[in-house]
Amino acid sequence: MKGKIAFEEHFAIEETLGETRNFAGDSGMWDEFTEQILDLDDRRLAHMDESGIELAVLSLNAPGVQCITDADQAMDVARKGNERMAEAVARHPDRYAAFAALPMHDPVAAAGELTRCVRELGFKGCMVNGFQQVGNPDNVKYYDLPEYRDFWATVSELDVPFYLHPRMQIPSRAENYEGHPWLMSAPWGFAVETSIHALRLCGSGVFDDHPNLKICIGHLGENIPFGLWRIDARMRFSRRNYRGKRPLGDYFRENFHVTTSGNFNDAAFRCTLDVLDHDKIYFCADYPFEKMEDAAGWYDNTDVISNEDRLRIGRINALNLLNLDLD
Ligand code: GRE
Ligand code: ZN
Repeated sequence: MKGKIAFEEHFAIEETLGETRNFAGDSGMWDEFTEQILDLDDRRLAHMDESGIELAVLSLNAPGVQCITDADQAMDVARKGNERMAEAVARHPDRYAAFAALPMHDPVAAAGELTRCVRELGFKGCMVNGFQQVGNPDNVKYYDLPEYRDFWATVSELDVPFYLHPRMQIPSRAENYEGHPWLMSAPWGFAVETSIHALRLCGSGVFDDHPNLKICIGHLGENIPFGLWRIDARMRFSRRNYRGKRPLGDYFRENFHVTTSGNFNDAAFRCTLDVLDHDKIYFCADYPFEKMEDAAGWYDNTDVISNEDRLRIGRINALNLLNLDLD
């Protein structure tokens, strides 16, 4: 299918590249991976052409600024990344858009940078890589904490999506992965970490205060669609400190937007489509961690997606979510 829009598509700047090294695959792949993730011109555009992706919304690689403990330094790196994306969009305005990188140490500063990126640079939203490490590496913040309520008010007011991207748990909180570092990252731990963060948001009441918030998550929903029925079923017996006014599933179905990034699988897609309305599902690749050709090869050909849904999920839903004005 031509004309697809994809929006979990990463690039790196020199300052954020190193943290990604563990994930790039075998060391033999690092050189090529490095070229792919730094490039914002011909190489990337050629892959987009090859796989029918008309527009890619760029974002900084994970964990990006979320692992920079110093607030000022994180802001410098975020701004540098954001400027780099703005330049790429200016060079190729019909092929790229951008999601802001945000340092989340200080909710007011984060809201300020998001506002600047959306209002002045024309960014379409933001991508944040899970919890923020603040001050020292063992101090982390999740965004359901009360201090982030004003930040969410700004996201709601700007009416742009917030993409919650995975990151790996930090060693001091990861005892249960002991001896199994492979389990901590993309094969499983990414989804555990991101789903917990997403569910914490649901349980915080933030969607009661700001019902128009749009949270994107990738990888066909970080395993939440598969578990959603059971969450609500069990919470009829034990709600403990759950602060949402409505059942959790209501928030997931209304406030969450789920993408195919890095999960090109019929069974998982069927489950997601069963749980979420087809207006809440989107095509994404997750380049360069995934090949765009693999993402598109599956998406364009699988018969679990009707042709009408293929166009909707591959393009139309993204035009609406991102408020894009393509012809
Ligand atoms: C991602 O961006 O989704 C990602 C990483 C690192 C490894 C695998 C992966 O950031 O999918
Ligand atoms: Zn990704």
